[in-house]
Amino acid sequence: MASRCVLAIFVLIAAIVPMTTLATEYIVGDESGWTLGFDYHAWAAGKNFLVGDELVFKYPVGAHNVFKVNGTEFQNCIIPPADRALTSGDDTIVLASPGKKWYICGVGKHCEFGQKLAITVQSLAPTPSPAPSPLYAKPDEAVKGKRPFFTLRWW
Ligand SMILES: *[C@@H]1O[C@H](CO)[C@@H](O)[C@H](O)[C@H]1NC(C)=O
Ligand SMILES: [Cu+2]
Repeated sequence: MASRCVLAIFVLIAAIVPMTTLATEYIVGDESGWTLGFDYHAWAAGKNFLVGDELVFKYPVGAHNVFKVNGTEFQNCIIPPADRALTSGDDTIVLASPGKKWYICGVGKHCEFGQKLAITVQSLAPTPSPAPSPLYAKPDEAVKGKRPFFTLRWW
């Protein structure tokens, strides 16, 4: 009985953890912030950006800015109209949808100098499981009186 309880708790935790994962807030460039002479390509490598996570661009007001651009603008450092710039020095962007996202600085030639960030945001949607887990009783087993404890619904 004790081991069955332990198993039930493990299954419960395994089921709940993916549902309650908190959004991550990424400070772009970490302690360096949003600046010149930083390798944002390397910074983004290996990070698993998920829908709901946030990017925070930190920089002295006026020194830099942030434009969300498309792939072409990113590649060629095409600066969009100024009214699309984020300029607060502490700009938070919520990653609301999956896919590739591109950001550049529109001050001077900062983008050409490498002040640009490209990331890929992953969907949170769970991948459908092909077969039911053997941990869960099949219906014809469940009707015979004793239901396994861990098939109880807790939500
Ligand atoms: C990027 O945006 C520009 C307008 O700023 C547009 O002309 C261009 O077609 C876009 N490119 C892509 C790949 O969406
Ligand atoms: Cu800049």
